Amino acid sequence: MSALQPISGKDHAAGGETYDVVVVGAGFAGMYMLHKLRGLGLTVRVYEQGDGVGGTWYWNRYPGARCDVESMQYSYSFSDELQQEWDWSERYAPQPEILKYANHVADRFKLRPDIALNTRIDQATFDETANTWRVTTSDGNTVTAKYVVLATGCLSNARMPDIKGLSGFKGKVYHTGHWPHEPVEFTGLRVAVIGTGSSGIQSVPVIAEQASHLTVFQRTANFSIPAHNAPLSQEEREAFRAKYPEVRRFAREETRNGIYTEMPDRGALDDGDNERRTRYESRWAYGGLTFMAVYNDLALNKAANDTASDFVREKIAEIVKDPQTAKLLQPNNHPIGTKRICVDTDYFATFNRPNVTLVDIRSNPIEEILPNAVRTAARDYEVDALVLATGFDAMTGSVAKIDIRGRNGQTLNQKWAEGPKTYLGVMSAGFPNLFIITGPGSPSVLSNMMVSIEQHVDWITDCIAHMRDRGFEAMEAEKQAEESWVAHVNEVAHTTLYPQANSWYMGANIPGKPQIFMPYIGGVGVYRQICNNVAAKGYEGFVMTAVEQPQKIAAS
Ligand code: N01
Repeated sequence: MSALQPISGKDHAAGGETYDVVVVGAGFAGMYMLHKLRGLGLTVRVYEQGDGVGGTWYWNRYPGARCDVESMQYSYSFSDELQQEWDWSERYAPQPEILKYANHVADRFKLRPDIALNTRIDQATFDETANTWRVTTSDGNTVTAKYVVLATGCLSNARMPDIKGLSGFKGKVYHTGHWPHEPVEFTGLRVAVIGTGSSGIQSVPVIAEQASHLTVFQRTANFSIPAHNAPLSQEEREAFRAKYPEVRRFAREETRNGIYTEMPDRGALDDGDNERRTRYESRWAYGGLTFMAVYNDLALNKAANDTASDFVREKIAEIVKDPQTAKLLQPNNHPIGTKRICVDTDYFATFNRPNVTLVDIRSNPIEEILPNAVRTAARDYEVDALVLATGFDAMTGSVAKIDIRGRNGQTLNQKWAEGPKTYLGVMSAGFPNLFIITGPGSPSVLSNMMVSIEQHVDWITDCIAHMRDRGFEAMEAEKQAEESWVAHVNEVAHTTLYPQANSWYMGANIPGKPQIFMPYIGGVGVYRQICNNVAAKGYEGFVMTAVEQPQKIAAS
């Protein structure tokens, strides 16, 4: 079979369809990948586990779910018509609106005919003789593809906590990352929320308005910055759209996190106390993730970071009336920003409500769930419903659920047993023609995901076109290039304060998961340049194989 021509049809040997590319997942990454590959004239099949497109925004329907990147920026940039015509209603769009946008994109670019919904990929096995992948789906079919692209998302494998008695709870149990599609009504109920990461922090204020009583079980206090969400006016949208070319360019090329914002020109200790406080106040009043961009050394210098951490702790103490509760809500075991910072609407103020209780399960761990209560070392809390905001097996969890077998039958899980190993986050040696979008070793979760998704999809598309045009059948990361990249990712991470936190970036939230800093912290602008340079040097560090003669492109 040749990759030179689009291929489609029955593969009689395998007993199923044959495609140029199988894409796993129909979130924002999978949809754009499909669009771009179609542009090359290739045959593509996208498999999606859910019964709709939208990925993370399809699953995360919990009360209060919204994006923590402003919507004018958390949106595709590949089509100017699309970004000019879509009206975001608020500064931070709520989940239903983002899902509507995903569906709009699916319709506008006529993506649906190539997406198989309600279909999981269970297995993918590389055939070394044919240089193709045999892919088995949950409905029992096997298809063949030259390439497989994993667009499985970084935070899509919801993690149920291992708490004794959970299965015996008599009320309803919800996970924020796997929320039901039908409306959930908490009115008149005593509700427990376990977990105070972004999902808990967004859902707590909304659930508190409905529940007769809400008990929040907190193991680790988190830093959160007010969103100051508000409707967007037509004038605001138009002003933003007018500057889109520069906003998008700047976000892609000049930033670390893919968010267009004012860039800091100094460190926190370069300013005196008064000036520093004025700057923090101003960013607090503006709200959102860009709080961390007040100074350029908050992620690097502990003393600098302390000034920002102290400022936010003071704000919490100002907002929360009960001093004991305020103290519990003040994060004290990690520098600000080293766990994903949260963006909230009235989170801390919610603890002033008479129907809300905070329980510190760091000092009083949950011992078990009873049929009608949460039992801590100190006492039982009777509840009617449980909300688990306990997070995800991040970055590797969704990939690990697929039985992926590369050269010599090695599974990706075996290869990644001591932590994920990739070259540039897009490929893993020994797994030819298998691409990962926003995989470990790329900026991914440390960035505006839209920026990182578009960069990866564009790069992968160019790479496949390059192979097709030159008659290459297989492409694979070189082991040496991969080892150097893994070392580089690790080295850069350890020049920052990030590894000081027990975060899901480190795999620390999953018992037994290797503790390795997974995303690339060098920033999206730097990373893009590295990827572009690799491509410009003929995909340096990858081995491309033609049918007749192998070509080796050594990493420098
Ligand atoms: O998950 P988390 P999340 N018993 O892992 C606690 C993105 N996101 O779903 O810190 C008791 O951050 C755990 O405690 P600890 C965003 O990137 C984005 O909230 O391990 N508690 C922690 O408090 C975010 O970072 C948006 O001590 C248990 C919480 O549960 C990422 O998704 C919105 C426990 C989990 O926090 C994950 O956020 C939402 C146990 N057994 C999410 N196990 C946007 O706005 C865990 N915890 C775009």
